[in-house]
Parts: sequence; C-alpha cells; structure tokens
Amino acid sequence: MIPDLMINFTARTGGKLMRCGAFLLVGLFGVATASSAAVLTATDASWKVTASTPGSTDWNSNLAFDDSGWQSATELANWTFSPAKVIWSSGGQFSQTETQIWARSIFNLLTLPLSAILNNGFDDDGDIYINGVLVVSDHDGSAGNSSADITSHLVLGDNLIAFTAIDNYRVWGYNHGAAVQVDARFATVPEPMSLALLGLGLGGLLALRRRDKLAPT
Ligand SMILES: [Ca+2]
Ligand SMILES: [Ca+2]
Repeated sequence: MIPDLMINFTARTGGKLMRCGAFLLVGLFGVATASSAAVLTATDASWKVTASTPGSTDWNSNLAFDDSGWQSATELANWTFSPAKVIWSSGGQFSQTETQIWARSIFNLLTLPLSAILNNGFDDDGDIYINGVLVVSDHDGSAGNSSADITSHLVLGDNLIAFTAIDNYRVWGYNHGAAVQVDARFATVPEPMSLALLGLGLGGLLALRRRDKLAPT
C-alpha cells in the first residue's frame, strides 16, 4: 500500500509527500517492531524439590499437585547460569546419597509472549515439562546446556514448569545441579510518539489527496 501511494503521489506533490511518507514509515516501523524482553521464570531457592519419587504421576502436569512436603531448593555455586541459580536439593553439591531430584515451579502470564525460549543446563541429564508437555529430554550422559522454543505451550494464567534431573557421573560425590530459565519477548503497546507520527503521516496524505482531487485537471 505504501509503495503505491508513494509512486502515485510523488510526481505531483514533491517534498510534502516525502515528509508524509517519512512520518508514516517511522510510525509504522515503531509500531511493528516494539517489543520487550522478560525472564518468565528462573531456578532459585523458591522452587520446590524432592529427592523422593513423587507419589503420583501428575507432579509435572497438575498445577494443584500437593508439593507441600517438598523442600525449598538449595542453590549451588558449581557453575554460572545467570540469572538462573543452579539448584539441587538438600544433599548439596557433593551429596553421597541423592542421584535424582524432581522440581516444580508455577509462573503467571497476564499476556502471551511473542516468543519464549527455555534455556537449561543439567549435570548431568534430565527431562523438562511445560504444563505437562515434555519439551526437553537430555540423556546424553554428561553435563551440558541446551534450549527449546516453548512459545506454543504457554497459556494465560498459571503455567507449570517441572523437571527431573539425574546425576549419572559421580565425581567427589554426586556433584550435580540443574539450572532452568525461560526468556520471553512481548509485544508492547505502541508508544505515543509512534502513533503521533503515524497520525501526522496519514493526515498529511489525506490532505494532499483532497487537494489533488479539488485541483483543476
Ligand atoms: Ca546431559
Ligand atoms: Ca555429575
């Protein structure tokens, strides 16, 4: 639409049209590309964890699952994954007993993001679920990071992120950890300046068009 208008009017209206076009393009560009970044959730001491096999299989899909018997996660310091903290349960970084944990957290969305990327690191392996859907399955037998696009699995309101992590390479005890973080981008409400520029451009074009129609041919 814009190129046609530009071509149609340029020959007759010269500089004024160019100014209207510039306002339109700046306004549209500002509206179309406006977005903001946010961390939806990241592992820290608020996450609930247990080193005992959950009593029912819906621990990773049911928002109302009773995890009151689980404990607050222990934050570890054995690798950096900012702003997510590396967590495990009470056994700590060099536990002699724990080889697997289960972890849960709930976060709320007032609007759905344009995109959401789940970044994670496991020492050593694990599975991650978003609202009951398996989105990461890492069973390569060694520590490492990966990421997954989880945009389509998010819903308005409460969302459950849950994982199980397994230490399967023992060094000085079960030196294990897991870090999980969801980074999202949201569309933002158009800024007043963008709307003003858009209005200026449209108003200018309409004025030029009206004048063009009234002018003798
Ligand atoms: Ca792994
Ligand atoms: Ca390990």
